[in-house]
Amino acid sequence: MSKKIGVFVMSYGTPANLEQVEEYYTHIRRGNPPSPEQLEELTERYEAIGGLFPLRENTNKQVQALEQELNQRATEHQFVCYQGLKHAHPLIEEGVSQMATDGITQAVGVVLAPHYSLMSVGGYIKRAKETAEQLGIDMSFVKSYHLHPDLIQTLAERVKTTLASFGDLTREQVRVIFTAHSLPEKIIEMKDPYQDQLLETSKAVAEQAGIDNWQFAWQSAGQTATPWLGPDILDVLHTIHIEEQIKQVLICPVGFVSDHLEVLYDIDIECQATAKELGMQLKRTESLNTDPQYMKVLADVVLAELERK
Ligand code: FEC
Repeated sequence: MSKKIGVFVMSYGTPANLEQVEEYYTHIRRGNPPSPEQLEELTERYEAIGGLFPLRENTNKQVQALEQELNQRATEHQFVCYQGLKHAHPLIEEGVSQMATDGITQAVGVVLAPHYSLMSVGGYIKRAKETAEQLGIDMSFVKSYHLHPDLIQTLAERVKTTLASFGDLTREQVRVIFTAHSLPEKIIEMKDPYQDQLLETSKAVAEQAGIDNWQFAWQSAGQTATPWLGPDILDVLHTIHIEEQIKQVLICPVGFVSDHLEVLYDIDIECQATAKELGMQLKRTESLNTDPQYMKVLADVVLAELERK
């Protein structure tokens, strides 16, 4: 019988319903409950996207599709995918424990985020590794896959398709802005690869899509006393409107792979409102979600990691 290999798929996690927002937010804040105002503000953002939590279903579908893709390709092993979430159930520790309960002794971990930062993917890996070691699972990890050719190709296709939907406008008239989740500025001193990897992805997608008129901006920065990486997308929209008289913008959130709050609220509601106020036309590329090309990318990097070990 072929050996069962666990594939531990990690993602950010989202509440299951509006009642769980407080528990979720408290977890993000490392056990410190949010103030009533902070809780209300976050709850309102979820309500604004329809009181829905699409990240949960998207992650479930991505995990299922990856398992299918791996088992279609595999001859030697049987792959069983498990989920571990950063801030919701099943938490990373719970997912690893489930693998141990099911008798998995070897596993590969991968995060549903292509770019490595010690503060993001590094944190997921640390938690999974610690639990795997305690439970005797031999687990290695994919750290990043931000330049996988199929990832670049599928993002470039999205940029081209959305650019075409601007109609008769020439490519030079539409400013393409690649975005990703901001992080505290201190990551620069830590020589963290996050920023460079994001710029590399953006550059590769722009080249493949054949566009010169592009730039990068950060989004979704936290409201803390410490500075976060900028420029922020909302400031960039103002700047390019005032200084360059740009009227059409296409946002491609390369740092995210799914529809969720940071895309459906921060871009589709918040950035759209700013664009409207400035008289700009703003469109966004579709999220990867379960695009078969993305599933291929994930399967490739998991198999390569298994081979490397
Ligand atoms: O749809 C959903 O329910 C979840 C959307 C969601 C995703 C996401 C991804 C990333 N985050 C990253 C960094 C931080 C840091 C903090 C932080 C805080 C929040 C809050 C919410 C939230 N994040 Fe998130 N993030 C999502 C949602 N994030 C809600 C709390 C309120 C707020 O600040 O808006 C600050 C707290 C801390 O220090 O931990 C830092 C990064 C990513 C992309 C990589 C990944 O997916 O892991 C980086 C999706």
